[in-house]
Amino acid sequence: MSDRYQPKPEHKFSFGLWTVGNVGRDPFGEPVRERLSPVDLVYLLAEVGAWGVNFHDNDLVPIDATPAERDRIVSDFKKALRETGLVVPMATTNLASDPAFKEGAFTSNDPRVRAYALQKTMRAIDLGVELGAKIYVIWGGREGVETDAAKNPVEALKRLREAINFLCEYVIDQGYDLKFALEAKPNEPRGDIYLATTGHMLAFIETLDHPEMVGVNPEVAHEHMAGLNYLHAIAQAWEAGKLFHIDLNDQAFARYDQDFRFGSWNLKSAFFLVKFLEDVGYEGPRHFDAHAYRTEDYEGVKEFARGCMRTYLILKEKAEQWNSDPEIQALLKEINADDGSMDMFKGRYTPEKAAALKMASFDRVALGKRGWAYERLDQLTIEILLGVR
Ligand code: GLT
Ligand code: MN
Ligand code: MN
Repeated sequence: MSDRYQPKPEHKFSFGLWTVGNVGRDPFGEPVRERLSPVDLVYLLAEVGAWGVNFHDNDLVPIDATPAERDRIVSDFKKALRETGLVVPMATTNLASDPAFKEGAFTSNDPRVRAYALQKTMRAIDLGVELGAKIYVIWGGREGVETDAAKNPVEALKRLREAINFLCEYVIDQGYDLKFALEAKPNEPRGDIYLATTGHMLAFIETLDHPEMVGVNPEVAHEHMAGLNYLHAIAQAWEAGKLFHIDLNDQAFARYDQDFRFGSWNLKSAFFLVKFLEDVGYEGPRHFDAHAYRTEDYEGVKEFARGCMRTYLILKEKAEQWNSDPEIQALLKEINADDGSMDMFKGRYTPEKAAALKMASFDRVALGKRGWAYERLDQLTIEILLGVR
C-alpha cells in the first residue's frame, strides 16, 4: 500500500463500535462473527489507523449492567483509549434495540416509555461526556409507525421537540460542552420514520428552544434510500452551519439498508462528496457508519475499515487533481463567465432595480442556443476517477 493513503490523526477518521463490531446478523440469518469486546475493538481500530471511536451506551455498557460492572467496563475502555491514543468524538443512545422501544422512544404513546427514553439518554450523555464526546447523535430509528392509525404525526413531532428541548436544557444545566446532531432515515426499522430526511431535520431544528445546540448527522445510505442526492443534503446543512457530524458509507438506491464500505457502490457521488468536504474545509470527524459484508471474518473487517479510509484519501487526492486540472479549470472559467453587464440587476431588491429589469431586453433565443460543455466536463471527471488522466 502506498504511504500517501495512510490514515493519520489529522484526517479524523472514526468508526462506531457497532460498525467494526457488527457480527453480521441480518433478518434472515444468525451472526457470522464472534462478538468482540469494546476493548478488542479499540485495538482493532488502532491497528487499522483510525483516530476516533464512537459508541451507543449499550455498545459499551450492557443495558442490564450493575453500577460496579459499568465502572469496570468504563475503566478498561479508558485504559485502551490511553494505550492506543484513540479519542471518543461522538456518543449516542441505543433507543432501537430493546423491546421497550418497539413502539417508539421519545414519540411512544406510552408516557412511561418516553420518560425512560429520556432517562436512558441523560445517562448515556453522562457516559459520553465522561469519555470525551463533544457531539451527541440522536437517531430515532424507532420513532415512526407501520400504520398511521397508531399516532397523530403532529403529536409525534411535539413529543420529539419536547424531548430534545429537555435534553438541551439538561446539557446546559450540567455545564457540558456538547452539541446534538440529529440523524434522519426514511424507513427501516420502522415502516416510516418521522423527519425522514436531512431537509426535514433542518426545518425541525429551527422550531427548537436552542437551535444553536442542534445540527445534523446526515448519512449517505439514508439519503440514498430516499432516492435523494446526498451531496445536496450535505451542502444545505453546511450552508446552514448545521453539519455537526457525518455518517459515511454507501448504498444502492431503492434497496434495503446496506451500509456498505464508503465509496464501494457509487464512486462518483463519493468523489463529489469528498471534494465538497475538502473544498469547504469541513473540520468535523469523518465517521464511517458502515459494516463489512456478512461473508467476512475479522481480517475482512479490517480490510473493510482500511478500505473506507483509503478510498476517502484517494478521492481527496483526485479532488486536488480535479481542482488543478487546466482543462477543467478553463471549462469552469467559461461556464461561470460574467461580463458584468447584469451587475445592475444583482443583489437585494429595490423598486428602481425592479423597474429597470422589467424594461430590459434579453436575446432569449441566443440564451437557449448556448452549449454548456457539461458532457466534456463530466467525462474529464470520469477519466480522473478512472486514473487515465
Ligand atoms: C445504526 C443506524 C445508524 C445510526 C447509528 C446511531 S445506529 O447503526 O443504522 O445509521 O447512525 O444510532
Ligand atoms: Mn444507517
Ligand atoms: Mn448512521
